[in-house]
Amino acid sequence: MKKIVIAGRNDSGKSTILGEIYKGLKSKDYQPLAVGSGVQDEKPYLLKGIEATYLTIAIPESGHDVITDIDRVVRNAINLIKERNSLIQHAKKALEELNKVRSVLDLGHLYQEDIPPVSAIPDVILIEAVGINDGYKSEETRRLGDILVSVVPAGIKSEIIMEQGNTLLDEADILVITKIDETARDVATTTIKLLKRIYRYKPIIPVVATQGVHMDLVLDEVLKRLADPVRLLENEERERKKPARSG
Ligand SMILES: Nc1nc2c(ncn2[C@@H]2O[C@H](COP(=O)(O)OP(=O)(O)OP(=O)(O)O)[C@@H](O)[C@H]2O)c(=O)[nH]1
Ligand SMILES: [Mg+2]
Repeated sequence: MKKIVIAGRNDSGKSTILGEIYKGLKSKDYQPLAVGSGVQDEKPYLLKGIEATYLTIAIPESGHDVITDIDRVVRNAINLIKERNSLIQHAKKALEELNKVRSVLDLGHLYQEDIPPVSAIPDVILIEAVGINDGYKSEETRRLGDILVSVVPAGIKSEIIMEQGNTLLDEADILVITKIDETARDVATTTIKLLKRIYRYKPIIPVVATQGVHMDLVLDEVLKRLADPVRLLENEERERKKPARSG
């Protein structure tokens, strides 16, 4: 299962981006599991529409910006979903039995619809790294993810970008520049130009994360990296089978 890590300095917009990517992936029939790095993540995630079933909080040890045993956390979360699904299935069967004898026992009406549906098992993991203050140097965060999305606020100081050892910028798969709406235009432009000069071949996407502006571009880049060849082929097949529309 692929892991997407959202990294970046404090307050850069990671949670917001994570929520947007979650929504976007869902709309493409993925079911992400969101892993937050602190209890403060829980409420904003729920507000952004991440379902409680697919939300888990794993707090890294102090001094670390990601949890080291993420696989265990993911396994636990998936086991919980499976257990719940199994309970639901049992409840459905039990209700069937109950309904058979309902008239005999003079029971009131109970409906299958009252039992929640079983939940899909997640097929992609979204992890928010803790933003430690100077932001972009965490090797362990890099190692954790299959896809690294690094979030940079447009107002960041150029010196920080130019520092040595910014692993999370150097090795990012996608650079997302946030808060372009509240940053002076020349400052934002300088940040973007500088990043483009250093990282010529990376997708560098300015967004207004809070309004979802350009998040479709971010999603496209994520999808490209997520898609396995089989899935791509299937999509292509489907496109080809579509009847040509006229008009
Ligand atoms: N105007 C504006 N505000 C934004 C943008 N992205 C995020 N914010 C706001 O910036 C604040 C921090 O956003 P979060 O998504 O919580 O940032 P974070 O990186 O997860 O923060 P920590 O986890 O606390 O390090 C929130 O108040 C967001 O609403 C943006 O593109 N434009
Ligand atoms: Mg956050």
